[in-house]
Amino acid sequence: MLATRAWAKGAVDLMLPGGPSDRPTTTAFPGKGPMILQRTRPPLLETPMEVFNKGVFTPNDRFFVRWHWAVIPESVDVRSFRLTIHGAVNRTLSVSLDDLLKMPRTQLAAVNQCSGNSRGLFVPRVPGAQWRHGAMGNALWTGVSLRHVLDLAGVKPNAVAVRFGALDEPVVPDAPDFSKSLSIDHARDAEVMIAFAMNNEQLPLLNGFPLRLIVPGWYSTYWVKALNEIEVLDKPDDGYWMTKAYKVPDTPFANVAVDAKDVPTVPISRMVPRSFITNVADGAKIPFSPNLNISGIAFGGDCGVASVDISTDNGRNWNRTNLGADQGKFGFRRFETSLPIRDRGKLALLVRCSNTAGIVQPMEPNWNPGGFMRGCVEPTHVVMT
Ligand SMILES: Nc1nc2c(c(=O)[nH]1)N[C@H]1C(S)=C(S)[C@@H](COP(=O)(O)O)O[C@H]1N2
Ligand SMILES: [Mo]
Repeated sequence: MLATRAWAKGAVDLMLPGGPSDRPTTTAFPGKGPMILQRTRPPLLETPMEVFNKGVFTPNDRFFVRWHWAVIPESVDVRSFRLTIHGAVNRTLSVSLDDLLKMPRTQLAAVNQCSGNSRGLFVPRVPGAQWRHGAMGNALWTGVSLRHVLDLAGVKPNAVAVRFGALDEPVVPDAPDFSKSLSIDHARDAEVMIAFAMNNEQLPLLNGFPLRLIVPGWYSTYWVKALNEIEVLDKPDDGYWMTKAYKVPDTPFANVAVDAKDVPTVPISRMVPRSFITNVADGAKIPFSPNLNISGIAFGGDCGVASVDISTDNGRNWNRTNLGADQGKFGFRRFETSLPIRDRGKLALLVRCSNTAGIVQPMEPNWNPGGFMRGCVEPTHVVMT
């Protein structure tokens, strides 16, 4: 099923500093419309920025894709599929999709964002997928709360964490199978969801059909796709994906100096606020008019959006924008404003989100060796002609 040769004619320039940034666009992946091809196998597909201008929800066929290992499910037999819940529980459960669809449902909008979204903008460059901003998307997720399923199994008092395993596999047998875990309290907070629907449709195969974990406000490394195993642990998860991978400096915005040594690290967790202008492309030439309409998307990270402000004077003055409908604190929120424009020529538009916890996007880019948690103000450069 995977595209190896044919992709639609066309390419985009992601305008990344310090390296080749042309990428082909592809329509060759199942269930996907035009996507930016970052890698073929395992697939890494980026959402083109203009998709985010069309509305607050990212359509399933334009939603980004990322897998670590190349052996990914190419089809799933929905009749024989089982989700197993075992470990420190009173009853081991083997849940069919039919069983799950009969359980009480929950629904919420939430942003799924790769920890390394926008890594391609890190200076100096760091290894890893060189994404621009399209390794994120917002969907309406429907499913069963993880807490409900854990309660059915009966968590033992000595439980400390819950580990999530999936149908994908490493190519070589001794590479670490992908799994992630959450603390038992987080797993039982009633917001974490086992989702079977995305934007009111079944999940695309590439986004984790038939089930995936939704961890609202947390980076998508925890959002385990093709979820088929839930293991309640009586000691912390000492696996590769929790102790070695996805560790970030234990500092605000995971920010460290490029030459910093021996910085304590912690597993990546909550997202930080971000905002993007979506109606004007970076590098656009715009016919002069005394008022420029600007709109885009923002999200608060692990809480809601308090305000979104725009500056045209490099951050000296900020103008408040109007926020669109609130679809829930974990989702995208639209903003729009009309900016007075005095002169022709170059203009840098800066957009900045403040979240309801009082965290404001910094002007200076944050940096760390993993290329994680980018959250600074992103300029959009235009020329008024
Ligand atoms: N089973 C499985 N789930 C996974 C991964 C994976 O490699 N295998 N990658 C994670 C990472 S790092 C990301 S960014 C998201 C991507 O979700 P998406 O492909 O639906 O956009 O899936 C997460 N869940
Ligand atoms: Mo990711």
